[in-house]
Amino acid sequence: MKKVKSIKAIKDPYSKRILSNIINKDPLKICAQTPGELQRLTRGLTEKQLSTSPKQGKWSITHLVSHFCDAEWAMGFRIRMAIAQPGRHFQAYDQDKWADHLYYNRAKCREKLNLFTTLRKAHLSLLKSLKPNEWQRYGIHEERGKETVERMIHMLAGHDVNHLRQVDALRRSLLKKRNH
Ligand code: NI
Repeated sequence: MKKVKSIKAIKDPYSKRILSNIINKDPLKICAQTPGELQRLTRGLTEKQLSTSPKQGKWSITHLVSHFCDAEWAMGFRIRMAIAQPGRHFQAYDQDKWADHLYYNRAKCREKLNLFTTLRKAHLSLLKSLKPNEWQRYGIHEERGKETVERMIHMLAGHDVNHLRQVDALRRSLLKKRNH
């Protein structure tokens, strides 16, 4: 699959921001490394620490890991649709409503991480089996327009980088607190 070399031609602001995280990077490699990165970033923290929000209304590490998990369900569905039934329309979803109504506040971080790891592995093995032309199959995202399987993986990798950064920042602040 191709790397993202530039984001100049990208019109959608969200796509632009997400893809800026993976310029000249290998998206599949990032996708493969993310479960291990989350494993490392949650090591040594208790479930209580993991579910501590930095501020009222802000996401905790458990919220973020739950979001990784649900984003993987959503993207996994879109990728399958694009491969098997190209040209279909994809709905966007509201991540804050999912967080509230799917009870991220009651989630167990490590259970979510195990599920995410399994889903991600399944998606990567599906992608390995694709023929080169199948990467160009696509669906129509209701906000972002036409998206090929290749672009969906770019977005997935960029989304990983974005939220890993947040998990990393939360980990640092939790460890700082513990040392005082
Ligand atoms: Ni997100």
